[in-house]
Amino acid sequence: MREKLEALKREALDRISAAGDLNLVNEIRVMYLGKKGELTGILRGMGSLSPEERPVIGQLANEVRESIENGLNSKTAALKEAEKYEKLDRETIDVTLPGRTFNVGRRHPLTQVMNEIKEIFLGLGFEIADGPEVELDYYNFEALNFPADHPARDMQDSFYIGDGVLLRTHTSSVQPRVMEKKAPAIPVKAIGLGKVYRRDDDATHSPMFHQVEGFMIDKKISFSDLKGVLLIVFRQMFGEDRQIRLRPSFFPFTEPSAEVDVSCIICNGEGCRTCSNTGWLEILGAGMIHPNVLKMSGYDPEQVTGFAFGMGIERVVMLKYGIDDLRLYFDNDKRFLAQF
Ligand code: 2NL
Repeated sequence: MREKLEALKREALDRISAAGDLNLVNEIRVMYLGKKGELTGILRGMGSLSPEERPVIGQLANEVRESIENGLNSKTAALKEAEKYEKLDRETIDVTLPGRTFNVGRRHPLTQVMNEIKEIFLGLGFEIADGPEVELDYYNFEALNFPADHPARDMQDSFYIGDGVLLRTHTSSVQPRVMEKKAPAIPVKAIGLGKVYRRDDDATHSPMFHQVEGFMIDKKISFSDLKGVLLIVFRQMFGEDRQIRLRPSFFPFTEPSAEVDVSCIICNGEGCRTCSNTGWLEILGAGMIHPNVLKMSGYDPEQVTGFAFGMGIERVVMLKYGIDDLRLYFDNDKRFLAQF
């Protein structure tokens, strides 16, 4: 029995030292120390030993169990340690690899220019107002003195969502909302910017585009206030040597009304392709707020007056950056957008 135990121990330790992975070590553990293992089998045979032999063999069997257990434990620890270093080896970083480039986004050129316009008007004490893109017919047309038979009110020309509800056709709809909320308080100085929608789609018209709209109401506001404010704004936007000129025009919501031109930002008024040799760029519509418009939103046209203006953003950005195709704004081609 003594020889059997010694042989078992040697065999087990040999196997342990040859074992190359943790699964094998576990198999060996079961093979020798498990319930049906070889050592257990030998111990079961101890009943046939004499009373003198029994404690001696018992002690030896315990020693064999202990050394097999120790062997298994230190092998397990050694394999785990080795695995850790193998993992570290596999994770080695090649510091000579070129780094990953980050694609940093930027604001759309239209957004950039709208933000510049906001800054300029905030500097003049205007507030920035907001209104919904899905607008009531009342604020888009009625409150702005649009006659019932005006073509823009036609289903063919505007996007109607339902009865009396449409996608706003201009940012002018923001102003009666502001006036209604403030009336009869003065002064009021506000601009509204954002998306507007019209049933137009060709090389020079997009069904969605952007506008900025502004107005000012106080006692004794006159056309010269309008001229002064617009001159300051255009000089900040396009350079200090800009001039403006006003030509008579018509809008339902202003009286009198004017088209406002700015001296050409390309040729400085000399005449070039951009300004069709006129030296002037048509930029904006404006006028004195119609008494009906003031009245409808709660102001007394006998007590106060106001000016208002509206401008398309796409055209301004085109002039500023020399962009020659409207569709570039909405294609979202990164080669275009990355230039601003
Ligand atoms: C254009 C012309 C304009 C206005 C917008 C306005 C707003 C109120 C009252 C009166 Cl609440 N007018 N806005 C006035 C004149 C012209 O826009 O060509 N826009 C692109």
